[in-house]
Amino acid sequence: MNAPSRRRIRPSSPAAQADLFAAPPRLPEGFRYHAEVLSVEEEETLAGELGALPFKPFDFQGYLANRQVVSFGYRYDYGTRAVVEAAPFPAFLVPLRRKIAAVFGRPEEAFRQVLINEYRPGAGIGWHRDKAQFDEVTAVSLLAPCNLRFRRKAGAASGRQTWERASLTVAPRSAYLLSGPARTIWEHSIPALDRLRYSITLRTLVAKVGVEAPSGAGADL
Ligand SMILES: O=C(O)CCC(=O)C(=O)O
Repeated sequence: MNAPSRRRIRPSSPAAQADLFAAPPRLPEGFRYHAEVLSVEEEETLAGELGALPFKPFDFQGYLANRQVVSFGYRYDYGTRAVVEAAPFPAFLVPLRRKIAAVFGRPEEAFRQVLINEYRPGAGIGWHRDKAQFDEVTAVSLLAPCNLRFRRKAGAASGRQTWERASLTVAPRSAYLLSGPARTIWEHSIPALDRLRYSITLRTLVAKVGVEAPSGAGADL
């Protein structure tokens, strides 16, 4: 019989121990996620409809991003910092709104704004919270997965801001909801994608939002 090997067991580093025993970061309170809310056929049909929409580069006070957007119902105008009316929802979005509202147990008419994001390869979205004029936000994902990241301030250490973070992979054909702290406290972002992804984001408006007449110029949210 061979002598038992005397392999040395190295004490693991504190970092390795942390990795071993750490619970996966908890997702923000108020975040809900549903996989496969669309069939593959529904996804293809929607993507075909989206391909014909008049997307424009997201324009933040003259800075044009890679991400392209189009809004219906209402849009946020960065020039006047107000929500303004936009073209009515196209007919093909109405059944989708009904479905997503049912998935999250919300009345469909509450979702009065839609912003569609087109992320070509290389496009993402930076850290942000949605404008205060909007309340709950849902997003339906098409064609490609993405890494949806969350962060919120967790204090300061050695004079530097520290963050609590969480993230998940959002799959195509899924939908998520941002409500409560996930909507109002946590910021979210998506790093640059390597293939085309669309998100159809539906928003409710806060009760007392002032809606201004359309100004013509101005950027979408
Ligand atoms: O594409 C997504 O899922 C996120 C979109 C988003 O954060 C936004 O439209 O403000």
